[in-house]
This record gives sequence, C-alpha cells and structure tokens, in this order.
Amino acid sequence: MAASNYEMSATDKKFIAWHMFVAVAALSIGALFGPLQAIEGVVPNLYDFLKPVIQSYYQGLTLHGVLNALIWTTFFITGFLTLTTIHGLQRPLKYPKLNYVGFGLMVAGLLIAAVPILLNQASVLYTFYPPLMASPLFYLGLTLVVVGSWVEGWGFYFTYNAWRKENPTARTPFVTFGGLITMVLWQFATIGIAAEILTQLLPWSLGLLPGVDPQFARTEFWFTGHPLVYFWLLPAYISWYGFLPKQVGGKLFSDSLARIAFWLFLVLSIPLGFHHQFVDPGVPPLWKFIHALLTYSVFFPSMMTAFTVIASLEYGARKNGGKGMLTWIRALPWKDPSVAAQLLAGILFFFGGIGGITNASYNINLVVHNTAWVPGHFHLTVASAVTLSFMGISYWLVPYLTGKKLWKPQWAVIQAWLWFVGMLIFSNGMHTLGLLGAPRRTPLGIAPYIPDAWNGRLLQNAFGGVILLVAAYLYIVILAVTAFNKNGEKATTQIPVAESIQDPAASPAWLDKWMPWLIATLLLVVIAYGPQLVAQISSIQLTSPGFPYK
Ligand code: HEM
Ligand SMILES: [Cu+2]
Repeated sequence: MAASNYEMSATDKKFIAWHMFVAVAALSIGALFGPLQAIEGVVPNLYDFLKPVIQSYYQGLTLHGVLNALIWTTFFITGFLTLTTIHGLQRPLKYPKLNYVGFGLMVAGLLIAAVPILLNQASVLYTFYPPLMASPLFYLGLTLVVVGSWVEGWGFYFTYNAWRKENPTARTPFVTFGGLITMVLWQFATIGIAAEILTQLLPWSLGLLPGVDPQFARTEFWFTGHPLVYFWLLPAYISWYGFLPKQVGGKLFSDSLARIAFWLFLVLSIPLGFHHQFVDPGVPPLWKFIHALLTYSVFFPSMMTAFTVIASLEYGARKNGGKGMLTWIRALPWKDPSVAAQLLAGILFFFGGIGGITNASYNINLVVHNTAWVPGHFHLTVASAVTLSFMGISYWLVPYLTGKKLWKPQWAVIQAWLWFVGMLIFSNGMHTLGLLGAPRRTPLGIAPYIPDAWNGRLLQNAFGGVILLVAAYLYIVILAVTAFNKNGEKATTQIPVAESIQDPAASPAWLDKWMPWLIATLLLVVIAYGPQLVAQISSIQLTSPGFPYK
C-alpha cells in the first residue's frame, strides 16, 4: 500500500515525539504510586515515610489516577492520532500552528493542575466527585487539557477536509477514519465534564456558588466517564486492526467489519453512563435498566473486533507456516516486542471484557461496587489492553520518530511479559479481594482490623505490583535510551500499515459518510439521557458546601 512509503517531515515527527515525551514522563511518576498502593496493604504506615513529599495515601492516589489514566493516555492518544491523520492521508497538517496551540494548551493545563495536586490542595482523586473540593487551579488545569485536545482535534478535521477536497471519491484510509471517530467521540463525550466543571465545580471552588448538586455532578461526570474508556481503547483498536496485522505478516481480515465496529462504538458508547450510578439514589431504576441494556449492546462491536482481529492474526500466522486449530498462535512473531506486547494486551483484555459484563449487570454490580474488584478490572483494560498496547506501539513509533533502532529489543520482549505476568498476579489478587469484600480507595495497611482471608491476597497484590513497577521502568528506560542515546544505530523503520484482504474501495459508501452516524449518535444520547437531564436539572439543588481534602 502506498501509504507506507509516505515520509513525514522532521517537524511533524518532532511534534508527535513531544506528545510521547509528556505522556511517558507522566507515566514515570504516575506508575510509582501504583506499587506503593499495592505494597501499602502489607507494609503498614508506609506513607509516613513519604512525608513531607507526599502527605497522604489520597494525594498519591490522585497523582496515580490523574497522571496515568488522564495524562499518559490523552497525550499519547493525541500524538498517535496526529500520526494516523498525517500518515493515513499522506499529507501534512492543514494548519500546523492550530495543532501547536492545542498542544500548548494541554501542556499549560497539565502544569496548572499539577501545582495544587503537588501541594495537597487537590487530593480529590481522578474522578473529583463533589462535595470533595479542590483548588480552582485543578479544575482550570483539567479544562485546559481537554480544550487543548479539542483544538488538536479541530486541526485534524481541517486536514481531513483539505484531503477530501483533493480526493472527493476515495475511501478514507482506515487508520485515519478510526482516528477521526476517536476524536469525535472524545469531543462529544467531554461535553459532560466541561459542563460539570464550568457550571458547578469551578465557580463553586472560586466561591461564586454557595454549593453544588453532587448527584447531578456525578451524572455529568459519567456522561464523559464511560465513553472515556472508549477514547482510551479505540486507539489500541486502530493499532490492532490497522497496524498489527501487517506486523505479523498478514492483512486486515475485513475493512468493512472494522469500519462498522468503529461506527457502533461511536453510536453506543455515550448513552451508558448510568451503569456507573447503579447505587445512586437520584437515578430512577428504569433509566438504570435502559443504560444496562445499552451497555450489553456494546458487546456486539466488541465481539466483531475480537473476531476480525483474531482472523487477521490467524491469516498472518498461517502464511508464516502456522498450522493446527490453535497452534498457529506459535507462528506469530512473538520475538518482535511490539507484537508480543499487543498480543499479551489482547489476552489480558479478554479477562477485562468478561469482568466488564459482570460490572454492567445490576445485581452483581451490587456485590462488586466500590470494592477492590473494580480497580482489578480496569487494570486489565486501561492499564493493560490500552497501556500495554501503547507500549507495544511505542516500540516501532519511537524508532520511527527518532530514526534510531530500538535499544535492546530482547529486553523489550521481557518487559511485555513482565507486565503480563505482573498484571495476572495483581489483578487476580484485586478481583478476589473485592469478592471478599475489601473496599477500594482505602489504605488497608492502617486499618486496625482486617479479615484473615484478605492477608494472602494483599501479599499477592504487593508481589504483582513490584513486578509491574519493574516492567514500567524497563519500558521507560528502553524508550529513553533509544531516544536520547547519541550513538544509537540508525533505523529505517516504516509505519506498518496493514492492507485489507477485502479491497477497501469495495466497502460500502455509507460506511464513509459521517452525517447519518453523527445524527444517530446524537439521537440516542437525547433518548437515553434527555429525560433524566431535564428531570435532574429542573430539580437541581445547589446546596452542598465543599469539603476541601486536608
Ligand atoms: C505500575 C503498575 C500499577 C500498579 C501496581 C497499580 C496499582 C493500583 C492500585 C493498588 C490501585 C487501587 C488503589 C485504591 O483503590 O485504593 C490503583 C488505582 C488506580 N490505577 Fe493503578 N496501578 C498501576 C498502573 C496503572 C496504570 C498504567 C493506569 C492507567 C493507565 C492505572 C490507573 C489507575 C486508576 C485510574 C486507579 C483508580 C484511582 C482512584 O480510585 O481514584 N494504574 N492502581
Ligand atoms: Cu462504563
């Protein structure tokens, strides 16, 4: 495919590399706290040793959630989508300065939010539920990060329009198509927290509003919070559908199936937020039921993805001589760290997906809600399917951007396996602890009494956590040495864009039309959220004062 031969300008590469730099820097701090949280369960009073740098478990947990789940992901993704836009369309950005401004806003927002977090004036966790109140700088900073990412997204749309004018009949290349849907999803979804922050939290923390309505604020938050997980996942899917098949010597099994799945994710991922509010008394049961049903509907594009990606992998493996019903898996290029990381991410995601259906089921949710099960679940999704895939992507992306060969690729393979094994141990411990009733967001190490049954699992978590710490830092060191080593070997890495077995031009034209899908997305949101938004806004009670965390 011609797309593989397009060479990006050095400026474009540098711009993407800056996104990566901030993302990995955030991870390098955020990932420090995960293992601390895991070890805390077996080393009582651990956090006393961290004073005066870190005042409390909750300050650390805020850093962990914000830096990993919000910053590492958003910066990596905007950088990656810049690549899928430029490389897919084979043209530079239409208004590069606009994208630079977007990136600048994101960095400024990150710095502004970092100040109160580091000063222990925003230890409100990454969900910042009121009535916990943070310094206004925290809300302002987060808003700027989001607005900056929107601006970068507008830059992608202008670029796409320019390409469309030059290529009125061509199908949008798949990786660009997937990238644009991811951005549209994000812009639509983040309206929820934008409204929450701008109309409630920010004026309230500035003293302009006497109180907030915590119930309605949570509804606004989860309007964004659920689709947020698809903002994280879709870039990994772009890689699994659009790059990974090429890396294993195969082709994308079906371009049309891949596109349908992306459209369904756009349409179905927003109107589900109440599945995070099953225990919120202010949301009527009927709406919880409707959102639960809609949540199950996301199972379909998920299964289409599993089928198409596995079929693409099998096609590649059989071309490499793979045989047997399952033994073809061995014929995949497991020695390539980028491939190994993404395959292992996919395997962990299988378990994450099963847990997700459990969470979505109302009566079982009541058992696991707010227990250690929940972080056990999302470390398989955002911290594995997504993070380990992004790690895998970096193993070709950083050589491509810097023109230098990956340092110690064998170590990178070990890194992926360490993450995989560490995560199996850790997440199994967390899930089980949750079923035994252990709460999440609780420093169990300082609890005066815990049931005996928890002890073994806490030890298991600590053990998994330490392995994960080694894996995280191995990743960071491999990337840093690759990028900054002056004597690194030159690389001629090309972007591994996969061809489709089915000619993309043969995929139906309606799969490349935006309007019907955007309208469907909007309509479904209006149906699934409209009546509750009207009800909650008309009965809004801005009565809760703030409780600043000390
Ligand atoms: C380096 C390995 C990691 C370890 C050992 C680890 C460990 C933990 C533990 C034990 C918790 C639960 C804390 C509690 O509920 O009190 C937690 C929470 C969390 N982790 Fe991790 N984690 C790691 C990496 C990551 C990554 C890479 C991400 C995301 C990309 C992530 C995202 C989160 C989030 C969003 C929370 C919830 C924070 C909250 O409840 O406010 N973690 N982590
Ligand atoms: Cu959700």
